Amino acid sequence: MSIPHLRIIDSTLREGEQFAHAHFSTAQKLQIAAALDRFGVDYMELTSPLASPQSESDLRTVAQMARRFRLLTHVRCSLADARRAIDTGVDGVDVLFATSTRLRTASHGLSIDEIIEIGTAVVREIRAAGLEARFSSEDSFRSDPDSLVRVYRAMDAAGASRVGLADTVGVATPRQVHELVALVRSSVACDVEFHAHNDTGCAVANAHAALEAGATHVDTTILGIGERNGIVPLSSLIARLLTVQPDLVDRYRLEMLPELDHMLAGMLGVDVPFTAPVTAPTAFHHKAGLHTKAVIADPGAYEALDPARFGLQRRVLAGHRLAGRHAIRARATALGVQLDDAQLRRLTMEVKRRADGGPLPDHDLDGLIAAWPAAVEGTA
Ligand code: HCA
Ligand code: CU
Repeated sequence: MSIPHLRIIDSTLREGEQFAHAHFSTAQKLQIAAALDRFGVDYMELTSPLASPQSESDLRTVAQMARRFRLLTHVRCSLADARRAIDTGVDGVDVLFATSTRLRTASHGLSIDEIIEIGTAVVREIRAAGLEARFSSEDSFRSDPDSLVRVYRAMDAAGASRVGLADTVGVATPRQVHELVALVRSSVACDVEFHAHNDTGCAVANAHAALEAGATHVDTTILGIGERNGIVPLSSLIARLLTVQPDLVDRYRLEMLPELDHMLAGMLGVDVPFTAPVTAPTAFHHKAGLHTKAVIADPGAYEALDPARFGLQRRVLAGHRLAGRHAIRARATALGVQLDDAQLRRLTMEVKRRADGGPLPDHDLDGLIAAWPAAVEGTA
């Protein structure tokens, strides 16, 4: 199933600011925006100007910077909020209304007809100002699909540039996402955006399912930061798409992903998660003998992605008790040490024996390899 369209809306400076450990200074926001601009994201979404005085001033500052991405801000669906947003110099305004029965009750208490009435006025106001208008329904997957389609059709008719589906609590499955996005896709003419939370670990799979069903825009953040455990990480989305449809992501500077993730981790005072596709420190490390043998012969045997595409290098680990002969020989060759088969076998046994007490640091392994031919001679 091929994906017809992809636009990335990076929300590190909106959803990402809602991460428990995030508090970006103006300088950090500008650094993040400049880096994502170089990477080539299509849009950036920033926190509402109504959130705080500094949020408003930072939004205006980013609006003025030289950039290629289109700038969005994210506000509640009210005329007052939309007018404040329009005035900041952004290219588009993302508005949000809760449509699920649960949130309608716990949050604003309005009926679907009232949501349509307010939404229509807000979308028209934003479009009349010449800006992109996106209308999103919070908690879309726990909303009644018929009501949802009614709301989206009305927003489409009011001139919305995009309607957005949000899996606000991360409960949707890929199959549900595919079905609901396909339904919305066939109900409106405007673009369709998808926003996926990762509470059950399905955010990336759900974003992929949404794109396959015809969503045109996907929300990401660097490292996936956001409320609770966050949303779709930019690096993960790229990894997912690169394996199925590389042409979709060719226009982004993929070699910047490690820099982006490490920059943000540094700002937040956290590590890049060891589970992160592409940018985890061990994402391209190979360890067990069976794996290293095949990877040395053909890297693609155990790699879905080529590390070189991200400016990274694979590592074949040899100083541990699972090491195989091929990994040790590769390390010896790199050090300029020639070993015959018998020498190699005995050296491999020795590495395993020593590494039973714990992995050997590179320096110790290299020292052992370099001294091995002479050591074997000495014992002969
Ligand atoms: C929020 C909720 C939101 C909105 C998503 C969207 C969600 O924190 O305001 O506007 O598409 O997950 O529903 O992030
Ligand atoms: Cu969200």
